[in-house]
Amino acid sequence: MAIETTLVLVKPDGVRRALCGEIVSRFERRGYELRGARLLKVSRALAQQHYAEHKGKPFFGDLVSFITSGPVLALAVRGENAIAGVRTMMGATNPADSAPGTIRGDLATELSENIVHGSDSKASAKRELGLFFPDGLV
Ligand code: RTP
Ligand code: MG
Repeated sequence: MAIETTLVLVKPDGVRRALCGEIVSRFERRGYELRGARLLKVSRALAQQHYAEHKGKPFFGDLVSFITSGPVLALAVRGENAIAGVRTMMGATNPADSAPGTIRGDLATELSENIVHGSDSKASAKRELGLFFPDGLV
């Protein structure tokens, strides 16, 4: 077990649907601590860096267009095993497969608009926190 900090994004669909409070509340109620929060419009350059692992895939263009389509809420979320714990709370990538009780399973229906992002490994968390919180405060 380890105390970890992970990057969560409430994606543009979540912000548009006024779900930021609901999503922050779920993480806080679980016992995780908010270490950073920023509402920002993601530039194309930042989107391409953030999703670099998907470059070349057929959905990459749509993914960049979507994540830059409106403000996102970037959160640094800290707690015991937070990287895997946040991913479990988010549910499967495709909301069609997400279990009830998870964020996507309760609040989303479409793969392309699945409300939240969470870092998928320690290396991803370090890299993504650096992109969204470049002053290093988290
Ligand atoms: P995220 O990075 O956004 O937290 O989502 P994830 O780890 O659960 O899923 P990932 O494989 O990293 O995919 C990133 C986002 O790309 C969209 N996607 N579309 N059309 C497709 O086959 C496809 N596959 C993935 C999803 O919106 C996913 O969240
Ligand atoms: Mg991912």
